[in-house]
Amino acid sequence: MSILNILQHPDDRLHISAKPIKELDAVTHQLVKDMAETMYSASGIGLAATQVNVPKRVIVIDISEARDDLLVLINPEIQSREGTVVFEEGCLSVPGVYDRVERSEQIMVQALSAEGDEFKLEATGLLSVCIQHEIDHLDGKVFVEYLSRLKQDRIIKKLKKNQKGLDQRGSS
Ligand code: GNR
Ligand code: NI
Repeated sequence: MSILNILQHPDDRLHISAKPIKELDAVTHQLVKDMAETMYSASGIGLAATQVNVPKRVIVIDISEARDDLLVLINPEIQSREGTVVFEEGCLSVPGVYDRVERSEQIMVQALSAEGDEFKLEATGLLSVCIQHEIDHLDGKVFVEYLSRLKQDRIIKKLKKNQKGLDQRGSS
C-alpha cells in the first residue's frame, strides 16, 4: 500500500476528463487500496483518481464518523437528480478553501463496486454532495470553478503564495 501525492489546484492535470475502467484488474485493485489509504491519511471524505494523477473513473468515499465504511464507485453515472441544496465544500486539492456550492439534493447513481458488480445507490445530504463533487473531478472540474472569477483569482493567489512558502522551506 502507498500514500499517493494529491495534485493541488491550479494544475492542468486536474482538468483532464477521466477514462472509464474497461477491466477490473490487479492494477485497478491496487489503485483503489492506495486511494483509500491516501484519503484516510489526508482526513478527506472522498477522493477521485484524477486527484492522484490517474485519469480513470474511480472514486473512494467514506463519510462515516468512525472512518470504517468505505464506498468504492467505478465508472459512476448519475441517472437522475431531484431538488437543490447549498453546501459548504472543501477539497483536498484546494487546501484551506471552503465555500458554498449548489448541488442536486438527491441523486440516483449507478456504478461498479470494487468487485465489478453493478449497483445503484440513492444518495441525499453529504453523501449526495460528495458523490457529485467526486464525479466533477472525473470530468476535470474543481469545485472552485463554480465560484465567481474574483473569488477564483483570490484563491489561486493564496494557494500559489502558500506553495512558495513551502518550496522555500524545502518541504512539500
Ligand atoms: O474531504 C472533503 N470534504 C468535502 C466536504 C464537503 C464537500 C465535499 C468534500 S470532498 C473533500 C475531499 C475531496 O477533495 N474530494 O475530491
Ligand atoms: Ni475534491
